Amino acid sequence: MTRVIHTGDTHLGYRQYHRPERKRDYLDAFRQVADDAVADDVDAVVHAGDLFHDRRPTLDDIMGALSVLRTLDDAGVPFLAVVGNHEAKREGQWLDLFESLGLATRLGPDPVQAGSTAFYGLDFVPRSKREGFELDLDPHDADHAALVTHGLFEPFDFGEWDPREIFATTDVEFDALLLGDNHHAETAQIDDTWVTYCGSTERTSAAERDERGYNVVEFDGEVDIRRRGLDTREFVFVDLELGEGEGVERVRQRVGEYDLEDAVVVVSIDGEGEPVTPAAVEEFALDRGALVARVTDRRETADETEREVSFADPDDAVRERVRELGLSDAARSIDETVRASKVADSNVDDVVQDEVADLVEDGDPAAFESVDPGDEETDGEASATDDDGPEAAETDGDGAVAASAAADGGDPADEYGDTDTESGGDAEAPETGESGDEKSPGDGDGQATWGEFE
Ligand SMILES: [Mn+2]
Repeated sequence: MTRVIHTGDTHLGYRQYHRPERKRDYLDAFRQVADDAVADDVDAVVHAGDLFHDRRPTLDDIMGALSVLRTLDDAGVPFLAVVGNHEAKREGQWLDLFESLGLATRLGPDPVQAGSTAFYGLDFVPRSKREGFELDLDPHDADHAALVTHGLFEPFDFGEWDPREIFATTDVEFDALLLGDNHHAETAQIDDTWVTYCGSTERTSAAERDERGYNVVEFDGEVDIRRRGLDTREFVFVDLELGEGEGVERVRQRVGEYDLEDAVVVVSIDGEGEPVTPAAVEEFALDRGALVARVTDRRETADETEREVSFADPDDAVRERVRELGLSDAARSIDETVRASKVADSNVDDVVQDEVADLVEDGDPAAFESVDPGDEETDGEASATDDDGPEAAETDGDGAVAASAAADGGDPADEYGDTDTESGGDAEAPETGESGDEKSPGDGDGQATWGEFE
């Protein structure tokens, strides 16, 4: 018999909405998980990646993580984990530091037994490394086996990798696949294997409306997966459909019906009615004690969408435009990282810096020379992020959630949140993906091959 807490997507260090209170919230949620694990005396806490929001957490974030891990260690509860796309560093990982201190175990191809179950781990695998991917696992002699990994898997929304492709490469039969990356908790069955996302422990985006929590997974002949909720920061979602003649007064009235004390208030306005200044509503909420207020007037968004999207495929239009810029190899690699590669927004600065440093080290000035956009490009597909290891994270569950928000017509709280589905988007900085207002050096028409970055 084995009973573990399956958690993940903790995102320690995320200063959502630029508020220090929010940063504390992520640590609080992690602490709650650990306290529950100790109180329940589970066999292990299994973490499916993205303990940190960023691959460069501050000393405070690391100290916070250490103190929670120490709580588990003092109680004799092992912390078994893999590396997610948000926190992945180029070589050594934060998890290795914790392991060296005896506070964590980094799961991998060697089974780690807790109770009667063998746990294996697979760090986030970038899309460029999935073709021909094979698990090379050591056998186990436990009653059960589980694989812990981070990424977007089928059969769930935004799934882009079929777990069966992974299962087929090993003789180990898994009772469960314990997943992180998609922040939406969900469970399904593939053949004889249970596949489950534990969900994030605090909202990293206003698209994450459901209660936050984690999984309690029991292996005892059968696998039993239950959800347990966490006490997280109050989010007040107000979705308004204004009627004709209604305006800011009506919005204030509806928002005023809620207890806003210390809450993140997310207002979305749709329908008819008069124009509403977001600032007026936000001020109203803050006056009533809200920690943060965000208002989105979807009526404006709807108008703009109709007006501005006049080409068949926006991605094609952007590719065409970027090609016309005649960017150097270095600039193209940066563009790929910023706009296309799905490196988590919080890591874009870092990854770009590394890429440029590498190019400078290589000492090839040609990499920085503009090209004639009319020239046929033949070497362009070798983008710098293709062989970069885990930090070239190509996908991200946050982005997936954002995509669902976008499908709903945009998410009100995403001004600093998950609106950028291309780059995984839960960084605090506003989006950086636009290049459309750059000056174009010419009007070449050669179709650049580098454009096929997906
Ligand atoms: Mn995540």
